[in-house]
Amino acid sequence: MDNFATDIKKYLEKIFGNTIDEASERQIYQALMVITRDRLAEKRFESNKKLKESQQKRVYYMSMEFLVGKTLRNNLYNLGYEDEIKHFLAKHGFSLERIYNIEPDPGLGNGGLGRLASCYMDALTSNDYPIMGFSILYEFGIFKQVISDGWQQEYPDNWLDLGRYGLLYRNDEEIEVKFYGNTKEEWSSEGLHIRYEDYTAIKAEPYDLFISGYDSDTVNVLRLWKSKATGGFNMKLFEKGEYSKSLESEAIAESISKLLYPADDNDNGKALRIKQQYFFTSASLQQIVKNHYDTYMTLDNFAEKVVIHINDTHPSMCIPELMRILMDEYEYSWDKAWSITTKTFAYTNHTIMAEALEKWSVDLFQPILPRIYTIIREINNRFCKWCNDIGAAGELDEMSIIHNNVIRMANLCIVSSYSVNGVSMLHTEILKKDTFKSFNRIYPGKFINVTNGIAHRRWLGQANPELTRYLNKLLGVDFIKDLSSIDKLLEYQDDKAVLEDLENIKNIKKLQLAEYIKSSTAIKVDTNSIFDVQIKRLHEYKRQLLNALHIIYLYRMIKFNGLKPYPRTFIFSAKASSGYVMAKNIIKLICSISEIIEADPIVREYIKVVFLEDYRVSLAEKIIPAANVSEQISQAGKEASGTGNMKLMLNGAVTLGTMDGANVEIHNAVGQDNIFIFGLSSEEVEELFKNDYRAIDYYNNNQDIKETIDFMRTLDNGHTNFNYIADYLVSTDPYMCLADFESYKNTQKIVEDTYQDKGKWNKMSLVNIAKSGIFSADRATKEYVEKIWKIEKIK
Ligand code: 26V
Repeated sequence: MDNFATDIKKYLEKIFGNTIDEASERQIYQALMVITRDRLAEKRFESNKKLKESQQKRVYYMSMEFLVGKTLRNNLYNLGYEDEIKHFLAKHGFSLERIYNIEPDPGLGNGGLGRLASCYMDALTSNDYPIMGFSILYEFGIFKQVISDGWQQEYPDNWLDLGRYGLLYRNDEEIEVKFYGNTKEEWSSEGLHIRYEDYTAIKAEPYDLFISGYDSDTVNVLRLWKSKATGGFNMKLFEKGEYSKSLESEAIAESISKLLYPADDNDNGKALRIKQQYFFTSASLQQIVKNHYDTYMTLDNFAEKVVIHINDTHPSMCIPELMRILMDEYEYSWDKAWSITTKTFAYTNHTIMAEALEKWSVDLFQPILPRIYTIIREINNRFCKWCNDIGAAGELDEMSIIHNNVIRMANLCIVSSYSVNGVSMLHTEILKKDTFKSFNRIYPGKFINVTNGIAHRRWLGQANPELTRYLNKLLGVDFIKDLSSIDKLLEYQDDKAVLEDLENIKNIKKLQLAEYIKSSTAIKVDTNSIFDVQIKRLHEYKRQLLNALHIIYLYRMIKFNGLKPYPRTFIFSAKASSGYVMAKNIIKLICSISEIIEADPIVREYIKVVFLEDYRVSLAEKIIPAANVSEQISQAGKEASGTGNMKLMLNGAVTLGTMDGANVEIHNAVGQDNIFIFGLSSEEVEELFKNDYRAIDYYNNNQDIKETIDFMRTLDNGHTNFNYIADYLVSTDPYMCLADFESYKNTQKIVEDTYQDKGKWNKMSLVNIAKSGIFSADRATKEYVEKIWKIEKIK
């Protein structure tokens, strides 16, 4: 640590010509980022040496998204330097907290899927498992959301400006990726040879982000590829004075890694998305195969030493890419290549929403990736033939990889992987019984469940140091090392003093959040009110609209019927896909309700609505520790798992939710008395859907629903109204907000009544914290290790 202080001083002198007392916060920030990165690089060298010597099996985790969150606090915390650096900086008049704030959130993901990938990298590293992540170095991460007059506006997120100091550029490991052109088959005495001609080559430059572990010797790497033109700009054109033309090819090449697709629902068949996927999977696969070959001088043992994990279908081109490399570059036969490939890949499915299951039209796909296309076609032909042989031809409409000139990537993954998993018990059951029923029949045992988990060291240890310190002292167990030991807290469920202490800590966190709310929205919230939180992407199936409907109902009851509920603050935060009109209208609705309440001197004494803009990892870290109620109200059967539900529970919020995703397992863990469950079950949803759900009947037969929707139509200020949403609710209401309204409303009343019994509420909150052990990413990744990957710790 002494060295660390010296290093900071040296860096400041060398780079800025400053002493520490002359330095700016920005300079200190840069010094800390670079020195931390270099420390991790040194540590990485040691752990890598052991890994090379042991020649053990490794996992490569492929994901188009990693929502890493701020890195500096995480790294200093993990390395155990945080306190000392804080003191050292304080001595020179700097606040470490303010320095942390300078770091941008690397927003290289949309939501749950990307954050999960990062939680797993953290957990595996803390537990000394050899894992390497691969993704894209998006120049612009998820957009910055600004709410202007209630409407979402998107601004570019130039995170590399200040974020780049954590990255290490590895130009010694550049790789070329080829697009377009055409392939020629050449037969010779040695067999078939594929010649690829007239292609366009793009350079992939690797940038490494080091992943630190808590109290561990291991440092793993997340490799991010940046696209570049192979030859830079065209000199000849440049000399002729055609400057813009000369830069054109460079611009096209660089557009591949320019930005993260800010959508998590559909990709509208975008060619750029195909290019992004192939760009990073090809670069990664070439790298992995080369490393393996350099070590073993053969690829025969590839599947024994390598597992490639596919995080949703986005990296599924890894599969034909490995086939291509084995056959076209290392001269393996189809059968041998296929045998290796099908022992190498494991696939996680994260959604059953039809629009998010990726499909590519052959007409779009084939010209961009001609060779990859022929390989997929051949996999499909052989698969269809095999189905014929085993008597499953009748199910090919559901199972074939290419169907009606469309490539179904999930089917490619299922056929080619040795393991397919869902992310919660319910989700996996739905995959097996419904979405992929026929596959489950022909591949018995291939589908398994691994319920998601979260990095509790970030979501409790760092986000809620007050609670962490308290529990540490109280329990005397190291639950930061092993979250399952937090169940010792159950012993205190009837201890009044402990329950009060927990309440006091919650209040501290509510006070901190209230200050943030005040500074970012100018709304003053009452910290004695119930903090009721719904934070997640804005999606119709997640039903922020059901929450909003209930608030409108309360508003009317307070204003016109003299209702005096216990005060509540409804907190929302959510980004909407930029082209998702309904989602943006729902944000506008929530913001309008917020405004109307603020303007009403009576209603605002009871309820407040706050929409916090720009939801991101660092904002979640502020909101979650302050929540009393965790809204997990998706239509049953639609939320694959949810992970925010776990983070909120871990911080003592009580779930108000449907029997969906991991809520089911939270319910099992805490028991009926410590959760508020409402609404239709997934079977009931299916049943109602089959029987032609008629939203209008709920409108006609339920006075509260009718009045709420009619009132919504009166929120018309001349230039905005919500008829669009009202019409949608009474006509289609595909996620059945109206069918669940009555049950939701009644359960909300129970929430309110229960909260007023402080002893009871605090006990519920305690039980939630105590039972959160199973939702640790340590548990989840251990299941991946044991059930799927079969890897050992680095020794
Ligand atoms: C889908 C698509 C579709 C094409 C356009 C780009 C794009 C980007 C991301 C996605 C992913 C959608 C799937 C997803 O995010 N699933 C979420 O995964 C979480 C982690 O397993 C889980 O907790 C959530 O319930 C699930 O919605």
